[in-house]
Amino acid sequence: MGILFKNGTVITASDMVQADVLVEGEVVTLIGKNIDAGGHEVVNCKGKYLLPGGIDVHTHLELPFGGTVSNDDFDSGHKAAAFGGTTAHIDFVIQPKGGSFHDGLRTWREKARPAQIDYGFHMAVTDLRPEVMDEIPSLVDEGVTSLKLFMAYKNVFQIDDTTLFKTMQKAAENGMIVMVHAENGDVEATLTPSLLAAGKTDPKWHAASRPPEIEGEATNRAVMMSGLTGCPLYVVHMTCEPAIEALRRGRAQGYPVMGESCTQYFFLTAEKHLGAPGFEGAKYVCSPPIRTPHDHKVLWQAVRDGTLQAVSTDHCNFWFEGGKGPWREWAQANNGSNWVAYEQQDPSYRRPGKELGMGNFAKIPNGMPGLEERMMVMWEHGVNQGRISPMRFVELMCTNPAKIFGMYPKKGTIAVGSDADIAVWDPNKRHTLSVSNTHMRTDYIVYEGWKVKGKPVQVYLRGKKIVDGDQWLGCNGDGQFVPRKPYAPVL
Ligand code: DUC
Ligand code: ZN
Ligand code: ZN
Repeated sequence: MGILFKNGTVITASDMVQADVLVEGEVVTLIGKNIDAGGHEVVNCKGKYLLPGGIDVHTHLELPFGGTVSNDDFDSGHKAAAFGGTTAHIDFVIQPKGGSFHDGLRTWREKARPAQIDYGFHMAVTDLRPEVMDEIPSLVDEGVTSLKLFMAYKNVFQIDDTTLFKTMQKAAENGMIVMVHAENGDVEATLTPSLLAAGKTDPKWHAASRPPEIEGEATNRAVMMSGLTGCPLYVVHMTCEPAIEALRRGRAQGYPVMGESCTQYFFLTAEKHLGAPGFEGAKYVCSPPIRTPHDHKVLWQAVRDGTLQAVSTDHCNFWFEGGKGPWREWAQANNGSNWVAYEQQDPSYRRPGKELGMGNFAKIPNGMPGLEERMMVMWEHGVNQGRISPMRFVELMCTNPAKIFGMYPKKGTIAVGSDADIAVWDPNKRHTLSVSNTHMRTDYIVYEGWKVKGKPVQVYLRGKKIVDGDQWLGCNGDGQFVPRKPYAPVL
């Protein structure tokens, strides 16, 4: 007996058609008109869309960063993702300094034990010693086919140009893709102390310490190296015109370069959000910084004209003040596997959050929540407001991420043989985004009070229903690691 999704409209990157979808076991086995219900469980999808489960290729779950650890883990983050229609994500393993890639992988595999949705790993290169360089090909055997390098965060994650270039050469030889966080960390590390010395310590100065030029410069550098080495490049979290222009030039040259932006960069501004009164702006500190309404227009244009291939979140959330308030108890009561583990190690432990940067913007942990809202917010402002078609939405949120990162067609589409990761999307369902109804482990969201029309009402992971309205049906351990293929296409 299978599950028959009847009378829905199936949306893929190329089509939007009324069809029935039969799922048997974990995969889609038939798509067609008037499929016989014979013995199958029927899900009436009249008036609903059937979307492939979303894929967020840029998350940081339980990341030790900025003097603390990001809040959502492979338990809470997965649940939140699924409530937003996302059924797979790729998280960044960080190579420990002095350690190997496999040391990093071991740590992240341990973190992923409670997985509730499917996941993959990128490998962040922080310390490319010769023996570590030799480890690169073995990552492909482990299903890890993407290497990430930070051109920023001096003395923390930042690599130099030699490392970037050599990694690209090696990646190209092995069919891997290189991802970059493109900001010139040396310039940032020069600007920041002078701002602080001038008494410019509030959250809003974070934007001045990381101006668009340093993003444009670093993007251009990585794009040129990609052209030189032939290594496919994916620039993460692009935010502004100089960076988009660098990517556009590279693509016009025929270089194998691609890019994403993240939900927040289409909406939030440095002036209003980072500049909010008091310490409120800390909620919005992420790197690169949120920019201007002009940059929002540039990004929308870039997703429309194909300069950008995907939209992800860079989900990396820290308490605003919950680390010391009632939210801590809320988190414990709701989930909190790792939370409990930390408590057990030290009963007086309070996970710090944004308050670490009071009086010094450079010490505010970088990042914000967004994993749950990505698809709803982009549907509302992309599809409902006529900026992109439903097919382009699916392409950006599901299909391109799967293709670029070697998961297609297992993931990222609804097709015979694909995993039955399906979001039953009600285009008429109205919802108000709020911290009071989020499933993320957070004491704030950045879209508080925003109204959306269009929401997943049921979500299936490989044929198993994990979300039904407000009800959670998933289980720890349901989520599986997705080994990814090398030599993925350049889009
Ligand atoms: N930027 C963020 O804002 N958070 C996590 C890492 C990053 O690059
Ligand atoms: Zn980054
Ligand atoms: Zn990131």
